[in-house]
Amino acid sequence: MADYVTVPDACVGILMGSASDWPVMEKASATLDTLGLIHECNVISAHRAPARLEAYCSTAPERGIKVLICAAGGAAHLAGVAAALTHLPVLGCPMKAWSTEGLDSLLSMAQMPKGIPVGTMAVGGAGATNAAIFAAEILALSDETVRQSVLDFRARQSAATFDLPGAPGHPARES
Ligand code: RP5
Repeated sequence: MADYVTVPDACVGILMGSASDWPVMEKASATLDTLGLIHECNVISAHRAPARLEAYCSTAPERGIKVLICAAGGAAHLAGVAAALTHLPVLGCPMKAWSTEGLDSLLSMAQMPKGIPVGTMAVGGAGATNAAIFAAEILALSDETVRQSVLDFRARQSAATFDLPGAPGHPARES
């Protein structure tokens, strides 16, 4: 048995360098759920489990995975190594780790050498959510159902309105 979790019909794979990344990356998973995209989530560190990462990435395309989302912090090599191991598009989510507020992770993912790109998102939760949306937008190019999900998501986002209790013209604050 492989030492990672696979999900039947998954088209997106989320990888994390550590289980400590999950509280942030849950946002990516939840957004993929909202968009109706079946996905699988695993902790596979590029540093601590390189052979497992190689096994996961080399079998991902034949299992139907079309986009990888990779989250890591610090010397964040996971996205870059995954991108080196597969032709699938890789989206990188820099995590705030133990220093520099995530700048170390951001640069580790964004400053890839030419030839092996990583589509790098913002640090933290915004990047995790956007990685899921971006994955859907890639898949939408060749899947009408996903395209409609993305359009519906954007329409709901645009239609959202916000009460500012106490602000001029808004509802009064509840006493
Ligand atoms: C990275 O180091 C992980 O992706 C995580 O963001 C950070 C801290 O990992 P742990 O020490 O919590 O396992 O490899």
